[in-house]
Amino acid sequence: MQLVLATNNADKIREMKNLLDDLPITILSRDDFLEFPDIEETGTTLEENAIIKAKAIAEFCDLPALSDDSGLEVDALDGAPGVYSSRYAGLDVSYRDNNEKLIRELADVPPEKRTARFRCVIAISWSPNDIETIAGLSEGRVATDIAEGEGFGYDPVFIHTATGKRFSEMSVDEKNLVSHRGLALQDARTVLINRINQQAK
Ligand code: ITT
Repeated sequence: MQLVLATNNADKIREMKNLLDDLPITILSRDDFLEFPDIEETGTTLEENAIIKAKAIAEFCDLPALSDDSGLEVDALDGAPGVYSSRYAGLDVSYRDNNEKLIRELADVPPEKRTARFRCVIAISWSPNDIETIAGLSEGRVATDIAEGEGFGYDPVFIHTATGKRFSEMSVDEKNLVSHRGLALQDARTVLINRINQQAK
């Protein structure tokens, strides 16, 4: 079986491959194709966008595809940036721009009210009428400063509740054990294994 990772985000590809590489599946990503489109995210929910991306890439590559749509929901901002997490500070902005805006917006919010969670929806498109979705969630709070180093997305400002660590302080293995994407991918593994077994019958 071949499966295409339907994302243009290299950080997501690293985390996804880390959890899927040992399966008896050939995992392909954008670098394995001469052209790989950037799919416009026209949905208003993570699930809609995950399905849009998985479907479009499955069709483009003529192979099953797995997408991820994810976002950070901040309670003090009524759930923002949420589905718009990658575009929070505008189009074509850096992770740093988004983090700086978030810290600015929360400047007057005390630590106990800075609760937030990452949500992820993974969609697997086997064919246009056969799409499965899987969700993952990870609770935390927004720090009052941006940790040193680059890090992925909001990782330098997200303090995970159960471990007390920022996501940017974790290795990929560690983060995949507790993150929204890691938890969704762990369930996605079961879906993929079931499909492999079905196809083998
Ligand atoms: P693709 O659509 O190509 O997959 P993207 O980066 O545009 O890549 P999303 O639309 O799902 O992906 O945007 C999610 C944004 O939320 C992402 O750009 C990060 O800013 C943030 N994000 C998602 N997961 C994250 C994580 O594990 N750690 C930190 N930030 C994350």
